[in-house]
Amino acid sequence: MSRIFSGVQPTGNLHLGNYLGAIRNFVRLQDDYECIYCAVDMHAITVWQEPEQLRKNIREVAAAYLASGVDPKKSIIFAQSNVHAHAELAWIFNCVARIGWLNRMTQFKEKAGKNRENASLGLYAYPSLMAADILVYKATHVPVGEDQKQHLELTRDIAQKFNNDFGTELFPMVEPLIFGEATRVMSLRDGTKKMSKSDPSDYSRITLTDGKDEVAKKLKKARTDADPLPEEVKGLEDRPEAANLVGIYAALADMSKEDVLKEYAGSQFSVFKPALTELAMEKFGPIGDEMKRLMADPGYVDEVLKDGAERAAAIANPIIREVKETVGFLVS
Ligand code: AQP
Repeated sequence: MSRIFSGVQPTGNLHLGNYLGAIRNFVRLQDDYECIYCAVDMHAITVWQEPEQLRKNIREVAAAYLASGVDPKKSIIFAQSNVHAHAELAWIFNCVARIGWLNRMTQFKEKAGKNRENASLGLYAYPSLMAADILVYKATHVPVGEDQKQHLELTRDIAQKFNNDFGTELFPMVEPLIFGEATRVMSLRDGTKKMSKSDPSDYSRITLTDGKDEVAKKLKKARTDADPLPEEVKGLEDRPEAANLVGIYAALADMSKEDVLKEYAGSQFSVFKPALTELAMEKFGPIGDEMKRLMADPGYVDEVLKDGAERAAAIANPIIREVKETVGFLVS
């Protein structure tokens, strides 16, 4: 059975993009793959995190997985920092990856912004840790949103260079799994920017724990144009905000954008937005409620994370040992 690895950063504000681009697909894959899902807390600290808030956010990611339907008996759910092999392999990969490769990473450029000199070294090396996360399990498939495609290409480059340098076939070539109608959910305030946890505006995103009133308010305020919805998907070109809302509707309803437009062609946003609010609440309202319930009693979540870390380490430890032997370390 092929092995899946994926993760979400515990940086708070889990949103519809995280759900539609990643978490929902995690659930769909667990019958066909051996799945390992992580709260990537070591990635989170590449930018400043308040310690108490970070602890809460790690549990929130686990709660989101559980509430969305990831079964902790079938799949492994754990926190990255609880399995040491991630950090060990990341260091080895720091010595395999080339600075030139990392210089091309657009996410670093976006996140570091103009203040590049002041960004953490960890933020720069982020993709190398991500490669370690995946390859420490020899995972072959990684369900992610579109924004992570470039990092996965780098993972393949690192695996290839390691295999070439050491004359081995130790690491597989990973494949991204990017599917659904919402692989890149955009900000509600600006249809050209991706919906993101770190956007300073709360109105830019719908979070998984938003209640109906908040969702309705955010969608009401969501930027759109004055035209009614078109008859064909082609008519959404150059209308990024309209395209985004139709894409979200399609993903939530498990329909194609074409079918959404068949139903809503000619409708104004004053009709479409309330319909989208209803649909959103129907689909993830129960998830938000369950997350809140789990967060109120973190004992269960902590147990799941502990059990998951033990099971993850049992897979990763023999692999990191094999890597160390290959590199030439003394392994006792
Ligand atoms: N807008 C999005 N549309 C579709 N998928 C998305 N993902 C993130 N944003 C969108 C997917 O969610 C998974 C987890 O993402 P992450 O927590 O590792 O961080 P990120 O990609 O950096 O997400 P954010 O929300 O934009 O966080 P910040 O603001 O902290 O940078 C990934 O599979 C990602 O593709």
